[in-house]
Amino acid sequence: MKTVITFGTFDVFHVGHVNILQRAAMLGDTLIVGISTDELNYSKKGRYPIYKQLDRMKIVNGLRYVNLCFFEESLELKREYIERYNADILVMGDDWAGKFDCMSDICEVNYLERTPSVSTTEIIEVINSE
Ligand code: C2G
Repeated sequence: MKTVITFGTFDVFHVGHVNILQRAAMLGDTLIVGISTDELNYSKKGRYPIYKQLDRMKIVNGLRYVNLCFFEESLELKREYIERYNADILVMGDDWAGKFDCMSDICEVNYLERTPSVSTTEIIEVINSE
């Protein structure tokens, strides 16, 4: 039995998010998702997500192939989260390529290709320009 773990904000949920979660789920038997908290997002991107963390978690948790969600409070805690959930495989989008190779002593690290031409930032820009 293999456990896959992945992380993300999943703000203004879109098809790119579905694609990566679906592909992550296919790599193992159980999929666990760390949802970045509103505060973590603010510290990373200098703005709060459009959707609040509890709503983002509800959306991701509602997907058939997601088994469990938790809040990711800090980027520095990746190792603790991987160990806590006994994850065999860490999946990240390839915008993070190379960034988590240091975890390969405790799990397999897999970067999946991002879905082209869709992003939360772009959706927000389009809405703002209407
Ligand atoms: N993604 C994708 N294709 C897109 C957009 C996003 O495959 N067109 C993937 C990202 O690569 C990421 C996941 O969807 O793996 C979630 O994306 P974000 O919400 O933008 O995640 P991010 O804010 O980068 O948070 O610990 C790491 C962070 O929590 C990752």
